[in-house]
This record gives sequence, C-alpha cells and structure tokens, in this order.
Amino acid sequence: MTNHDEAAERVQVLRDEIAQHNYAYHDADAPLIPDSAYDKLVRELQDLEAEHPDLVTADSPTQLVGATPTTSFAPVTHRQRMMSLDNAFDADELREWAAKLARSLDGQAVPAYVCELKFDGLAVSIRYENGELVQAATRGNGKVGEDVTHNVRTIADVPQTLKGDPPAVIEVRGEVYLSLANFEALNAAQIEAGEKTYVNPRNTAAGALRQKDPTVTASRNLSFWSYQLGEVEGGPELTTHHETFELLKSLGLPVNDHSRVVSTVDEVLAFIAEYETARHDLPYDIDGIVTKVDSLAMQNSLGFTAKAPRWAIAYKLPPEEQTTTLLDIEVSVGAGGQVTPFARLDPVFVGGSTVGTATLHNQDQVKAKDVRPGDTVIVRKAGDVIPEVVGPVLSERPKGLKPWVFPTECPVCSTKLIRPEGEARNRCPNYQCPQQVRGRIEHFVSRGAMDIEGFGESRVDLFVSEGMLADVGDIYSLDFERIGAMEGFGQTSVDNLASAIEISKERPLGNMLFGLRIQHVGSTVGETLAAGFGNLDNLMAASVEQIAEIEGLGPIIAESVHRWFAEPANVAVIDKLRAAGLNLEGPEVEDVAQTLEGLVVVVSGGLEGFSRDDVQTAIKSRGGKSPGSVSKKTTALVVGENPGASKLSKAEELGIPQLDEAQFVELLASGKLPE
Ligand code: I6G
Repeated sequence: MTNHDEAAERVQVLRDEIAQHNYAYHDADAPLIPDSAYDKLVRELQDLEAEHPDLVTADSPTQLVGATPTTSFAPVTHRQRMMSLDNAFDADELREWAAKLARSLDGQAVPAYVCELKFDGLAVSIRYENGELVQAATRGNGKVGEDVTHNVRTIADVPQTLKGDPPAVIEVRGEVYLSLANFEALNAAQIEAGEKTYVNPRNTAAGALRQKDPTVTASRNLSFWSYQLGEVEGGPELTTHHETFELLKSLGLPVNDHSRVVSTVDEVLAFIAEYETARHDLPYDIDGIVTKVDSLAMQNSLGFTAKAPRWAIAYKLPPEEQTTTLLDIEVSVGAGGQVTPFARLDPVFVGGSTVGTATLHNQDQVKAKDVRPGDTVIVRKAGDVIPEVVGPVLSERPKGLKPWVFPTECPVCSTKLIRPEGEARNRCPNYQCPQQVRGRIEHFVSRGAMDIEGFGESRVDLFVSEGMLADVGDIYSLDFERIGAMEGFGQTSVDNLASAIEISKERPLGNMLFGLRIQHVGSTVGETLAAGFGNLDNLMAASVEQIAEIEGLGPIIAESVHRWFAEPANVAVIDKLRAAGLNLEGPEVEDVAQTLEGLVVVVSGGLEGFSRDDVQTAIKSRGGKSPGSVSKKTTALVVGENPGASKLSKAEELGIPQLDEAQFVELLASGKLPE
C-alpha cells in the first residue's frame, strides 16, 4: 500500500470516529472522550488533509462546524453563519497565527487584540427585533441550529426586552453555561434524592437547554454571557470589537468583565498565562482564551475560512479532565475513624501532574456516580484541588461489571463499620484501631501540636506496629535501648529523638490540648481553653456550662471537650502525660483586643495555620461574627484552599473583598481591611 493509500484509509477512520464524537457531544450531550482526546483526532485529520489536499472533501469534519441539527427542535437557519474557531495549542501556534495575519494584511502588524475567556458552555444566537427577544437558536452545524427560544427565555441573565436604544434587529451571540455553584447544588440534590450525579457543568447546561419542558430548563438556573454580534440592522456604527461590549452592556446584556485589549502577541500570551491559574478562581468553567483582532475593518479584510473567522483564534487551556482505567476502589481510615473511598487509577497526566489515586468522597457519591472497578472513568484535577473521579464512560463499560459494594468491616482492624444517622461518612468505631492510633500519634507529634522533631510518619508506624505505642502517653516512656537496636537507628538518631521528646514536655498546654485531637479543638481553641482555665486540672473539673462560658467557645465545643475528659481511657492517657512531667499549666490570662467588633467575616476553604474551629474562635474572640454564608452584610470573605464555589460567586456578585490567609491574619490584628 502507498503512503497515500494509508493516509486515505486513516482519514476515513478518523472521519468516522470524529462524526461519532460530534454526535455524542453536540446531539446526545454525552461525550465519549474528553475534549483533549477529541482535539487530537481533529488535529491528526487536519495534518493528513494538509499533507494530501486531494483527500479533503466538503463533508469532512474539518470543513463543518459541529452538530447536525436533530429533528426534536424546529430548525433555524442562521442569517449569518455561526462559525466555530480555529485552535492554537501552544505559544508557537499563536505566534504563527499572528504572523499569518500580518502577512494577509500586507505586512501591517495588528495594532490591537482583544483577549476573552472561552466559557465552557453552549453557543447560542439570540435575535431581538425592535428590542424584543423573538428567537434563540443553538449553533448546530453553523448554518442551521435548533430553536431553543422557550428555554432561553427562562435564563434570568437574558433580557426579554432590551434597554436603552436597541437597533431594529440585533443578533446577540454568546454562551449559555451553568455556574459551578449551581452545578454543585444540582448534584447535591441528586445525591440527596439517591439519583445519579451529572458529569460536568457543560453537559448539564447542554442537557438543560435541550429540554422539551422549559420549566425543567428554568429549574437548572442557567446563565449567559454575550460576546459577539451576528446580524444587525440599525444601531451605532462600531469600529472595534471592544465597542461591541459597550453596546451589549448598554442594552442590558451580560458581558463578562475579564476581557482585555492588548497590543502585542506577548501581551496575549501573558493574558493566557494569567488565566491558566486564575481560571481556578472563576465561578464557572472555561476551556480556553479567545483572541480577536480588535479593528472591525481589519476583521472585514481578513474574512473567513470555510469553518472559522481568520481574525480570531481559541487558545486551548490544558485539559483538566482525562480518561483512564479505574483499577480498583479502596477505602482509607482517617485518624478520627472516618472511612473514605478512593480510586486506584491507571496513572494519567491531568491538570499538570500524574494522578494515580483520586478521591470518591463517600459511599453516596460512589453510588451516585456508579463507578465500577474496570470502568473507563473521567478524572478531573483542577489546580491544587484533590483529583476526583467525575464519572464512568458508560459506552466503554465492559460487559458484566458489578457495582462496587462499600465494605462492612474496617480494612485495618476488621471492626464492623457504622454510619451515624445523618452523616455522609462511614466510620470505624474502634478507638484502638491501629490506623486511628497511628493517626492520633502523628497528629500529637506534628508541628502545630507538640512539634517533636524526627518523629515522622514512618517512625510512628514502626513503633505502633512493634507494639511500643498504644497512645500518645507512651511516647514519654519509649524504650530507647530497644530503639537503638532496631534497624536504621544509630546512637545519634536515638539521642536526637530522645532529646526532641524531652523538649516537647515544655510545650504550652494549648499545644497539648490541640495535640489530643479532641473534636472541635484546633490550635486556637486549645490556647483559649488553656488560658481560660489556667491549668489542666481546672479544665478537667469544669462542667459543660463552665466551658461554654469562656469567650470564643460555645456549647458544641464545650460538649465535645467535656465528653473527651469523661472517658476513662482518655484520663489514663492524661495520667501518663502528667507522670512524664508535661507542662499542664496555662499562660497568664490576657485580654484579646476586640479588633473585629461589628465586622462579619466569612471563611471558605482550608487555611494553613488554623483549623476550622480555630478560625471561628479567632474571629469570635475578637468580637466579630462568622456566619456560614456570604450576604450583603459580609465585611470580607477569607479564601483558603478549595473554597466553595457558591461563596466565591456570591462575594464576586456583591463586590465583597476577598482576603488570603496573610491578609486575614492582618485583619485579625488590626481590624482593618487591606488597602
Ligand atoms: O465559540 C466561541 C467562543 C467564544 C466563539 C467566540 C467566542 O468569543 C469569546 N467568538 C466567535 C467569533 C466565534 N466563536 C465564532
């Protein structure tokens, strides 16, 4: 077979495959592969067609825009074609695009570009006549889309009547999308109802837009950004693309304010680099950056290819979803006994690193996602967020795969697991479970607690499995002679360990209380208890009410602390610590300055230097309030690791200042928001 024959054969295979994926993505709203894999197929086809131009046919997917209109919605012929965009996958391709523009413009460099976010949603065209919404259609194949007017009318962002002075006819093009907050809320409701979860916001938005019943669409709370004009009759003369935004805004249409006019390709690349990170702070998904030539006269002279405008390009951001094989589902046991399912994956490169395990959160989530060992699954890793399994690719499920069953026994100590009423987590109730013992000791010796240097996870593991440590009290009666005889220990390391343990006896009482891993006692609560009672004996003798009376504490913490000291096994640990001579005296009581008097500070996501309870105590003990949600009354939102999308989007919507951890610490000290 000749090289040309082989190419022709491969082109046919690629076209069939791409057609299948186009249908799955655009028409069935159920993609079979991630976008990145689809892009690779299209790229391969484009390359082959470029090498063998005689193989290009009018019906090749490279010459068509996307979905074929289906029969379920009335067809709408676009008066101006709704094209898609050519893609660039790296900086070189973007520079090449800019160089080609300059060549087409007789060597004249483009003086200004507009960079915009590429929202991961569904393109629609909305037609207004005399200011009234008359029709809305999907892109379809670019020439003919589907009539989704009734459904688009339910989107709160889309005005039925334009404001100001609308042109006689104006077609507004933009993206219908589902915000992350609304997507999460929808999935939470699905889990609550025992139903399957939705895979991602984009497909959920697509499904919602193509509902037969507009009340179902309305219930999904879709959103809309406008970014481009189609047919226009009348209205002001525009000379640049960025003026379009002003016109759209003046008519009451939503325009995203992350766009930027820049003058060089380097600035375009800087914008892209900025949003490769900033995308994780946005309350919606984006999958790329669109760059357009700003001058409309230049756009006009550049024109279109069969498929896309020459004056625009979409830079694809690295994919945050990939598919891989789910090898197995296992469970891990935490220090508090919580049993968490996680996926063992065939390692896959996604979101900037190789991922071999991913969380499955809890039993209900595994059920709602219906992922089974052996499945091909979609794995998502967005920024620093822990990787998660989004769902199975059902079309690839091998026959006979059985649903995964949550274990009934602890994988470490074989105790029967429990799931307390109203809790999402299963637990191992055995306080002596070696995994929990290990977890508690690791926490006690850790930096924020007793800070015992040289007492890492592997040593905790070793001493627990050798039967030398059953609880944190045993740390202070370790047999160093025996340790010295163990493999891997020289005299110096034994001496260092012994001295680090000795030094820890002088740590503040607050650190020790934090180290005991009492529920709701973080480092600040530990300090508050130590300062509030002056010494451990006073605290142990206190009633729930007396504990709750301490400034910054409440009944939940008080109940938990009291319960912990009422447990004889815990008192036995305290006895060991007392006998070892640990510092059980609190600091001199000092008044905490009421810097946050009258302020409302909401916290979302984990902070490095504060546990969840610490944060609350730190705010409340300074006179501030810290409710669980953002409202008009909120002074500031503190944003930590993995913040909740709904709090972020609400803060953004209301213009509430967002602080990082360092700024929060400053606020605690000064009561003032950063400049
Ligand atoms: O698919 C698209 C996404 C975003 C676009 C687009 C866009 O601008 C922000 N702009 C054009 C001109 C087209 N598609 C054709």
